[in-house]
Amino acid sequence: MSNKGHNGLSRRGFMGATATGAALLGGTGGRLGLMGGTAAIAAATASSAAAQGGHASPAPGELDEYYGFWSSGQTGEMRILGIPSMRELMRVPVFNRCSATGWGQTNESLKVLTDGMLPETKAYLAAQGKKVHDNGDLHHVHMSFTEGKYDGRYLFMNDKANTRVARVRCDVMKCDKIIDIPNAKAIHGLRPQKWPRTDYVFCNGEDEVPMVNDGKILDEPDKYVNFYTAVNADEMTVAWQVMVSGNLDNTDCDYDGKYAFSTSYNSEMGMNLAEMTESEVDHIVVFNLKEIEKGVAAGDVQVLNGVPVIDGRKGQNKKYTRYIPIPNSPHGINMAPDRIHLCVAGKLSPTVSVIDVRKLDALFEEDADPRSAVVAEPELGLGPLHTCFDGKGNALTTLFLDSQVVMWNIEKAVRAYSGEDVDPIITKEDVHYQPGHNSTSMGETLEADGKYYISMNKFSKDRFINVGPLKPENEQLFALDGTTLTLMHDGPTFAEPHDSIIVHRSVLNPNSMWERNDPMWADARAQAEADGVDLDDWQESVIRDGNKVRVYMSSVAPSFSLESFTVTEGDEVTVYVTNLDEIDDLTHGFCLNNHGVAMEVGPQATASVTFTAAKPGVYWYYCQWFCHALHMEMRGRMFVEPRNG
Ligand code: RUQ
Ligand code: CUA
Repeated sequence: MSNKGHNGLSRRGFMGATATGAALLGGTGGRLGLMGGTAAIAAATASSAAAQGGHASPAPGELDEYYGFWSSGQTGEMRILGIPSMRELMRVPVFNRCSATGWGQTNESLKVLTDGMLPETKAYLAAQGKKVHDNGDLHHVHMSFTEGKYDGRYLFMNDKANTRVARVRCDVMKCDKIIDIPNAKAIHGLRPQKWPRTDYVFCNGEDEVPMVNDGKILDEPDKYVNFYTAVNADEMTVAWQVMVSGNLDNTDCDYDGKYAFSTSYNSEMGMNLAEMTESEVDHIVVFNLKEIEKGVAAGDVQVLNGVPVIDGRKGQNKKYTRYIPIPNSPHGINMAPDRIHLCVAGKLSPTVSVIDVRKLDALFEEDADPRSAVVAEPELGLGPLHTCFDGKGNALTTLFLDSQVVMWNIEKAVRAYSGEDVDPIITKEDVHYQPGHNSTSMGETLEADGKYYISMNKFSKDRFINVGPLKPENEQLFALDGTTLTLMHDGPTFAEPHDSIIVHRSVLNPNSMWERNDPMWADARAQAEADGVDLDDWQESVIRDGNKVRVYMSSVAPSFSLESFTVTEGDEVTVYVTNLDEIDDLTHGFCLNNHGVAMEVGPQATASVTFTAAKPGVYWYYCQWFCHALHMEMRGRMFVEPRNG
């Protein structure tokens, strides 16, 4: 294996430069320190950085120009990075259990995690003495749109593991809704509607099951179906579903509000690898949104688990769906910001199929040739997985098997397909290694600006010092200029850098402090009111209600308003903490020794946690978020009296 990185940079130079800390000095544009160990390389890099008007590594205190929203795959959280520095800024727990914030334990998070659960999930978890799933597989995070542009309201994301969809509020960067999707299994692809606004979030069910999956039909694959789901993005409820043929993989939609599309592998409906890859051709499914809405309104549905389901299977009513044949096992599907071209990555085929969405109306006419909307199919390299766009007519496609990104021109690909002798490929760049998703700055919006490109690599191989059998994954940031890619950052990430979007920072500006009456803790407010406790005109109180005890306290650095409280062994205790500090960045915590209890309480927030008082004795609680020079002293005691003492 060669130890050469990009542009002839050796890995040794790369690492050496990083170790010098030159990047921190910023005088030569920061980026130089990350990029080059030698003066020659540094000069070349600095000049191209200047040409691009960017630098990779803003100095400490310098702010990034973009937010990166990262899905974390099997970790189940969402992450926020600064771009171009690639500094990880925040982890937002969603489908995972978070020790730092108490997500999955506080009453407020449990409400979010359980409110949208199907009764069958609740029953299944209860039987195991659990309230929530502790894992998730968060593949895709996308922001809400208004007229094809990010509107900074919400981020939506999927959980493939437990068939869920979640929403994060961008004003506070916390998850406020999680719903189970009925009927479907394994929500994989997810994309918000782009036009006129995000009324729907489109979600792919990946795994096929019997239509009514109650154990009466088991190993009869010919009776399996798959479900495409439209979630009402405002209500976070399921609006409708479409039953389809084949496994749904990824999804996207147009900039006109007319069509959504999904790639589908395993059109064979095979149950093992040989069967699943048998035929040379799979398909994408095109969903006719207006016809589906009409069908739902007219009652042309069957209702399954409370959801109106349209039959859009192959060979069924053709006004709802069309199946476009695509070479074997297509994967990524990405709508270009030119509003015209939809790019479908071939995965097992070295091609990307380009569909002109203006031709989709005709596709829904009787006897239309199902391939009539395909306007290009350039051969790009091995293992094309995902495509993103620079807003200048070019597409960038990851080549998983070639470990490369290929930049190509869409218009030239169209001309080549119609017989002209033009080569659409602009450049190919090595990445390290096996890239899956990629993204460009603002690239999935009408404001695609073509400044940055992220390659999310599934393997890091020999890139970093050895940390054992489980290796980190690797992601790389490149500067784009329409014809070249220049590596600006290369660094490891924990499982897994699955997908990302890059959002200009002007799109959002989250609050630094909570509103005192945020709906997140509406239940706590209602309970306090019932207990005669005013969370705004503060009194600390201990309310006894049979074997339930409710403890209300506030926090102002560096103390809790209650130095101690007393409960009885076995009591069900709920502690409510309101953080009265009105200072930016002044988060407190409440952590109770030997009770497995800890939570974050942000400035002006109320948070609560319920637990059972352990055996009699003295237990200290303390603030576990460093908040003050006297943070260590921010503590108090819970006295647990013997029950029959
Ligand atoms: S899709 S394998 Cu993001 Cu490439 Cu989930
Ligand atoms: Cu309050 Cu640490």
